[in-house]
Amino acid sequence: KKIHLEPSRTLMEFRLLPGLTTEQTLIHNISLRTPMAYQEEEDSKYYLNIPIVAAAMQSVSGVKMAIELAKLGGTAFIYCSQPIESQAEMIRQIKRYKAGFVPPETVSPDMLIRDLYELTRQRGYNTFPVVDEQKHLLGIITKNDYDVKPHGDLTVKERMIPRKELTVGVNIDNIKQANTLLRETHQSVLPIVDEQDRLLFLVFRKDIRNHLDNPHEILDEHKRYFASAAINTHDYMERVPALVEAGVDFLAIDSSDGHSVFQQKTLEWVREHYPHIPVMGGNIITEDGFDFLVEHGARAVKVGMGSGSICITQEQKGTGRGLATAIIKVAEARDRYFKKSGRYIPIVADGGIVNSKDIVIALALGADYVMMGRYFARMDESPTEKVTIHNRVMKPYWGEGSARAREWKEARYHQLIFVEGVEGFVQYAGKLRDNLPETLAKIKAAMSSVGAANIRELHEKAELEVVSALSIREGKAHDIYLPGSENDYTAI
Ligand code: MZP
Repeated sequence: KKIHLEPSRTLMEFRLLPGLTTEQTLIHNISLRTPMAYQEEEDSKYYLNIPIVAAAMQSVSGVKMAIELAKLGGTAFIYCSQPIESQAEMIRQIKRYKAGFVPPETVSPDMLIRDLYELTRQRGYNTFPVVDEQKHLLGIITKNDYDVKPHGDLTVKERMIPRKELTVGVNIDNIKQANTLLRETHQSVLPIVDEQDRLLFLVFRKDIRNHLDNPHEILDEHKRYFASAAINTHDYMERVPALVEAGVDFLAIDSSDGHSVFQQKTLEWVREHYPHIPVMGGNIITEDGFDFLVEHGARAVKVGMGSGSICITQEQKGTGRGLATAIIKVAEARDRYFKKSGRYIPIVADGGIVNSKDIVIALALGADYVMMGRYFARMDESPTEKVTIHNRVMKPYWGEGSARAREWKEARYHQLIFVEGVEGFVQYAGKLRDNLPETLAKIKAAMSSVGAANIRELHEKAELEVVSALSIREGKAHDIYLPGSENDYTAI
């Protein structure tokens, strides 16, 4: 028996002390690039552009989330609490989707303007190609070309852009050249044509930017989005081959307690049969747990137990650890292993990360990236429908250990007779694209204060302090009347 009398800490209990900010650490110079998994040979495919991934949960990570997050530099883990074939189909859909390009066959010239508008709106495009039967480009419609009247009528504001104004054809492989041309010609859309000057694709300015920003899009040689999936320790011998066949790039074993011989067997089996596919092990919260998983082939390790917003594991089983302490301990094990072996195994903080401040603290304590469920469940791209409760727009969110998730008979907790998760609602937040930039800006602002130009420097330079409950109170607005809030403003 071993007893730790020092209490474990949560992320909320820490604050960062500022260091020296320099030109190199101004916000626009800060990089959030971070390794996703250990690779024998450096492979830029296994880097994230942002240190954030979406949890493998039914109410979080479907195809839409995976594609949108890949575009923004992260990845979403397609949940495994579903039949093997449907999970593989999700991976196929992600991989089928060609990064950044809209094939012209998606529209025909016979389509009504109203249908085109609807299609454009649904897909979030600002611009759409109109082609004839031979797929010759007839024109481009943009959202701004139409006015929607309150009674639903559409009126055309401008004529479609005639083809002659869009004669610049570029080689599809040369995205940089396309970007330069877009900039020089002040166009927001560029036709990609074949030798006969027939339209192959249209490239949109925003896609070009994504291509340049996002290694998933420019470095994947087949121009497919990066796809990640969760697996379990029960049916991996059937599930992994189906996912690999579908084109999966990265796997994560999904379990609330990863320190087990079942993970060992799963890791060893995948390493033997698919050595090119990295596997993340977890979740663990101890140094022994980290060493164990890495010894058996984990190329990334997920940290956290009992801290998720929907999680009641700590209450039900009494197991768990404050996420901050778990990160600190596991990061020590990771650094020791790196010194000894030269292999850097990224660690992922998971469960209970609510906002940008939590992300920064998790990274500063040693995490290489974070996984979030609740944060993403609130977005348009999560697989659930919006509901209105007490005049507030919400989205359902439930744990993978909840009764709802376990209706799927092979759920990871199927052998248990009690639940470890709850089912509820989170406030709807809109499009991921409209939320993520603010979160990233805050992370960069914090790194700038610390004087860290990247996450590795943040690990090295961060100085953190445990704060008292009263100083947390002091850190919020206080002693001021804020209309609409219940803040106490009567203190003298
Ligand atoms: P959060 O971001 O919503 O706070 O936490 C998400 C994480 O909680 C997931 O990545 C997973 O590790 C964990 N989780 C998912 N389901 C349960 C459960 O039902 C759970 N207990 O703890």
